[in-house]
Amino acid sequence: MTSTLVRVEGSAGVDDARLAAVVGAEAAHLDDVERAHAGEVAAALATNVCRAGGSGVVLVRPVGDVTGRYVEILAIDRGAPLDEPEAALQPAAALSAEFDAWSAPAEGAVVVSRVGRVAALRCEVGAVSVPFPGETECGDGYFLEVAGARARLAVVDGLGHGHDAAEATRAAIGALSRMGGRPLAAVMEELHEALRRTRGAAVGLGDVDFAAHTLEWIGIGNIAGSVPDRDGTLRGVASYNGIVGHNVRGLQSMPYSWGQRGHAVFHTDGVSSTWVRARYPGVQQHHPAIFAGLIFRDHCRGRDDATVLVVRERRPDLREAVHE
Ligand SMILES: [Mn+2]
Repeated sequence: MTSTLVRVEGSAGVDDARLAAVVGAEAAHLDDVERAHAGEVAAALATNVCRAGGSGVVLVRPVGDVTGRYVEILAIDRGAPLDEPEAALQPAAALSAEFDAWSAPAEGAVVVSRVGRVAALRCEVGAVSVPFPGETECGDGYFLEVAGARARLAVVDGLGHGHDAAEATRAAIGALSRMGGRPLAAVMEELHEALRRTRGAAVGLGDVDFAAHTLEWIGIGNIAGSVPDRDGTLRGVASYNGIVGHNVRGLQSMPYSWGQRGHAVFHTDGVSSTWVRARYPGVQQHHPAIFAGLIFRDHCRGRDDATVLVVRERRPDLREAVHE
């Protein structure tokens, strides 16, 4: 779902962040208590953005899908690194179903909270999806379906931006949700049909098997993807030229290996592909929303809708090791 972006500068924006979180909690159909908690968490995270006079953004994303029913509050700044442990964030963490914080010298901080109910899936997912500045509708979108050790994911970029782009993307995501477990090439063919009367879209579509450590992938148009190899090295996935709904030629899916270490990253062309994981020390040990937030902060072009989807296999062993 689309993220709402609130700018936080000095202490201005704290109330806006609180309100956006309450509205987001309503959109996710959370109850009154959860709405109040979401507001409190957003205010605390926005206040933390202002530590030492810093500035940044708070992104609020209501979610009701396979990953759960919650509102995600993602605070991103370029300020001073967080103290360890950050006492100011403890009350917000206590109100959260999921909570994680990352910071590094000269790289600011990213804090994520999810208020509501989060499903325990085989994978963890982080997403940022924001419209072109000034637009209310986002022409980008993403799709996720998880069943046991398998996941289907898609990133969709409706051509251009604004209403018509959003309509193409909605048509694609609606069609994807009706496909069940059909093979990727057949799904892409169906999408092509479903988008004929729209502006068309770039679509990256993948099936992950976490047990077999594989990704089957088809990309049409400009959707970028990087997947961790067995040793954690990121490898790019290929895309065919074309526009789903208008001209599509290649429909052969391609196999990649999907390692257990590290995050896979997919994004639309509103985000530049020049990001480098090594810039963010330790980010692989953190929630995927943190990495999505950092890529958005540093590589959003600001001239288009922008979407980043980050996925990793859930590894309780790794998580415990990090918290020790
Ligand atoms: Mn685009």
